[in-house]
This record gives sequence, structure tokens and C-alpha cells, in this order.
Amino acid sequence: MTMPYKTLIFIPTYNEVENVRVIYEQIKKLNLDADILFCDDHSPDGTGGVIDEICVQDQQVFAIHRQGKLGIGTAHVRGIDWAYAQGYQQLITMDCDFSHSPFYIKKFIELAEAGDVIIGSRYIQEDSLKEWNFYRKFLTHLGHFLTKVLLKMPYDATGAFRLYRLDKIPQGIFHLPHSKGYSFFFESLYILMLNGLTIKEFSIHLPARTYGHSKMTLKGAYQSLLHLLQMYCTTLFRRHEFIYMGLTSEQTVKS
Ligand SMILES: Nc1nc2c(ncn2[C@@H]2O[C@H](COP(=O)(O)OP(=O)(O)O)[C@@H](O)[C@H]2O)c(=O)[nH]1
Ligand SMILES: [Mg+2]
Repeated sequence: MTMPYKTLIFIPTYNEVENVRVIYEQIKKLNLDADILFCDDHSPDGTGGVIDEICVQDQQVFAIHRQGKLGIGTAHVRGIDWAYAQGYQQLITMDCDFSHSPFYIKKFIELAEAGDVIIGSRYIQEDSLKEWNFYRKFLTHLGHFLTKVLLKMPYDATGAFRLYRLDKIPQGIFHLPHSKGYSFFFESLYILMLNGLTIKEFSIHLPARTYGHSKMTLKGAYQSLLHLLQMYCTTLFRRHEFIYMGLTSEQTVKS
């Protein structure tokens, strides 16, 4: 597939040894002219070693290894910064567990002109989450409800399956979120929305992960909820904290 923009696919990993090679192989089968970056947090199951083997075989695959589990949010910021530093124009971010099917990557690329941020959404179709258990569905729908009501975001704001047009988004915007964990997704999207970037969605089906288990803990969900409430208070009293002030005169973020 010909790509009008220099493209990177970013995948954070923590204990994904059963998934990482298979996801790499499935992405390669798409025949895209895109590079892949993994960010592994010293996974005890040896995921980092498998990633290094892939990097040796394939010059289009890169790895960041961090000292320990520093959180999914900081992993995304690290990947985003790396993408800007290497001059990528668009970045697709996804999980390693096949809940984000590589099948949709082409769809993201086709829609790249439609917005500055493209989101694979679980809420457009009724049965997008039909394989998930009750507890997980409940948490996911609660997150969606609260981000819709409190932050007035009509999007799937808690998922990581996104395309960012880095050529249209100032890098500094991604340094405004404070979240280290899962709340990074709604915090970053809120900041992007408030700063006038265009957000478009398309419907995805999200199967439950095939191998391994979710790293989202009850503590993580609780921390995200607290963060959301904190953000809600900030929107009421100190909204300017979400506004990006670093634009040069040539940059034109719509307001
Ligand atoms: N580097 C890194 N990756 C993480 C961390 N936590 C989760 N991940 C990865 O982020 C993706 C989403 O995590 P997952 O456990 O599937 O969360 P869920 O989809 O919300 O259940 C997966 O690819 C995980 O391996 C972390 O602290 N650091
Ligand atoms: Mg997952």
C-alpha cells in the first residue's frame, strides 16, 4: 500500500510474549510502507528479548526499553516523542493483545485526511464489545459515560487505537497531560479537542484479548476516575491549563 505520509505504528508492551511476534507478523502481512516501534518496560516474561530478535531481522522495527513498569501513559508519550524526533508525519497507536485488530490499520490510513486525530471507536456499533465480560464492559461504559458527561467529549476517549497526524499537531500538546497511566488517553484527547484539533471516529469491533491478561487493575481504574474528577474541577476553574501556549506564528491550530 502506498503511503502519502511517513508512518509509524507504536505498540507499548508489558508481558506480551505470546502476542508480540504474532502481532508483528500480522502487521507485516498488510504490506504497508510503515515502521513499527515497540516500547517495552522490562517485561518479566521476556517480551523485550523477542522484540530485539525482531529488530535484528527487520530494519523497519525499533525498540525502546525502559527500566521497569512506568505506565502505559508515559510509554505513549515516549513513543510519540520518538516519532516526532524521527520525522514521522503520522502515528498509529495500538495495544499488543489483538483487541486492536491489525486489520483496521488500513482503515486508519484511508481516513488520515479526515481529521488530525482518528479514533477507532467501540461505541458506534451496539455490539462492538460483545465478547467482553460484564465487569470489563461495565468499566468501559462507565468511562465512556463519565468522559461524555463531565468532559463533554462525544468520542471513545479511553481507548488507545488512534491515528495522530503529527504533521498537524504541535508536539508540545502531548506534554500537557499529567497522566502516567490509562487516564492519559482521555486527558490527551481532551487537550487535543480543546485546542481545536479535528477528531474523527470510525467503528471498530473489539474482541477480548486472546493471550495473556489485562494490565488494567482496579487500582488503575480508580486512579483514572480520580484523575477524571480532578480534570473536571480544572475545566471549571483553571481551564487555561489545558490550552497549549507554545505555538509559533507559522503554526495554525484552529481555535
Ligand atoms: N510499556 C508499557 N506497556 C504497557 C503498560 N501497561 C500496559 N501496557 C501495554 O499496553 C497495552 C494495553 O494494555 P492492556 O493490558 O491490554 O490494557 P486493556 O486493553 O485496557 O486491558 C498492551 O499492549 C500492554 O502490554 C506499561 O506500564 N508499560
Ligand atoms: Mg488490551
